[in-house]
Amino acid sequence: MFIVFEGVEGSGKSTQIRLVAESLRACGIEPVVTREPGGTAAGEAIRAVALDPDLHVDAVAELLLMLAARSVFVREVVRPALAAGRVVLSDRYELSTFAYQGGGRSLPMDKVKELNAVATGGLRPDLCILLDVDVEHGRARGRWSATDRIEGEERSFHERVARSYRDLARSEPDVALIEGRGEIQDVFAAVWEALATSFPETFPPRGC
Ligand code: T5A
Repeated sequence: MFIVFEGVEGSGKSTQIRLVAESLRACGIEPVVTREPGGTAAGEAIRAVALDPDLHVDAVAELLLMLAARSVFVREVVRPALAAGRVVLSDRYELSTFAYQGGGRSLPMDKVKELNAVATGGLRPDLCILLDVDVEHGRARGRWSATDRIEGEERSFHERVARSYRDLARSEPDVALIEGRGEIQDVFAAVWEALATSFPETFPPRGC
């Protein structure tokens, strides 16, 4: 099973992945916890280039870097894990590309999706948990750093990303839009409920 967590910067993806992973372990399931761009040696090297604030990377180059990392990620991490029957929890996947490169950078969405499908070979998540947090709220959580080129983009860029995510929640299949602004444990309860509604055998409604 392939579960992806998405949202703007500081939306709480890593926090919720950690809580879901802990609850799965309590049920005797050891998930594969991974992230994009990254998750492989090549992917982490590509991430370092893509997010380096000292490098000039234009929008198309940025898209192709994300997709290069994704191609390796799908073939080396996700497909083998799914073939072994594992639960994969990923911090970001293709919705990030649609929201950041399609929405934020205003690249043509149909081309972005076409190229993404080449990178993924058509592998879609079983469920995407989209944590809905507005840009200022995510920013106020204080992890925004000058060491990440994309995080350091102007506010209007991040507003376009946030708008694009909300549009994608309506247009893409298998996306659960979760209010991300509450207390961490309340957000987690909503995340678990969404997972339990779709896959009650793996994510028991009352936990383990
Ligand atoms: N990118 C990526 C693209 O442009 N295209 C692509 O195709 C892909 C795959 C990756 C960058 O690459 C871009 C997008 C990004 O700019 P990243 O590491 O995913 O970077 O970056 P972030 O999303 O910025 O990661 P963060 O770690 O900042 O955000 P998270 O994981 O969403 O948030 P988290 O859980 O670390 O929480 C942030 C802080 O808030 C607190 C946490 O304790 C933490 O301190 N927090 C809460 N506080 C109060 N209430 C809650 N409910 C909270 N939840 C978390």
